[in-house]
Amino acid sequence: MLRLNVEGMSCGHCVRSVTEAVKRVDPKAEVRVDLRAKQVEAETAADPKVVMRAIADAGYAASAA
Ligand SMILES: [Cu+2]
Repeated sequence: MLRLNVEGMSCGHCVRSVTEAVKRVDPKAEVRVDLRAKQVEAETAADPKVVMRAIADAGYAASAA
């Protein structure tokens, strides 16, 4: 499982944007977002760097947790 710290998420729209960003690189990904902890967990076979870049392209700074 991939766990990332993601800065800048504040509401349901952000959750949806980040989830869609991960699913863009892996449509089968299972994504969980914890707004309070500013963490995203993803069950995905995608390269973590690719996932982080997709989240960054959506406007959120992601780093390895
Ligand atoms: Cu938001």
